[in-house]
Amino acid sequence: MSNDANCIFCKIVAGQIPSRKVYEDDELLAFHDIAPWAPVHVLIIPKRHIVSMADVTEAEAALLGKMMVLGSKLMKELGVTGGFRHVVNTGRDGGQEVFHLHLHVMGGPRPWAKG
Ligand code: DGP
Repeated sequence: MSNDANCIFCKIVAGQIPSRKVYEDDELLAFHDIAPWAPVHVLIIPKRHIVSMADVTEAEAALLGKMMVLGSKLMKELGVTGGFRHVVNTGRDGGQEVFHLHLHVMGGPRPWAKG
């Protein structure tokens, strides 16, 4: 399923790097961000190595929708009641640092921001 031996998120999928998992199924994995920007900050990733939002096609539309819906569900499960943000950084100029597609879902009492 994971297919890039040099990718840190593929290593997390493979269990080679530990993570604080909050959800897993055949297609997706969700875990707490190691450097949170918000009181609750999870990353949702496809288990399959997709580099970024610049690489998706119609074939990934259902998967992307599933990621978005899961983000909302996880915020509720993690006790976030006041609202949250879904963020995807794409490419160098989009602020992407890990080149395995991931959805940031962030919530909790404000103020907070990427910093
Ligand atoms: P981005 O800038 O969108 O590529 O964000 C990458 C995020 O990934 C950043 O918020 C920190 C997080 N991150 C990087 N390495 C690890 C790791 O090994 N474990 C976890 N849990 N998160 C990581």
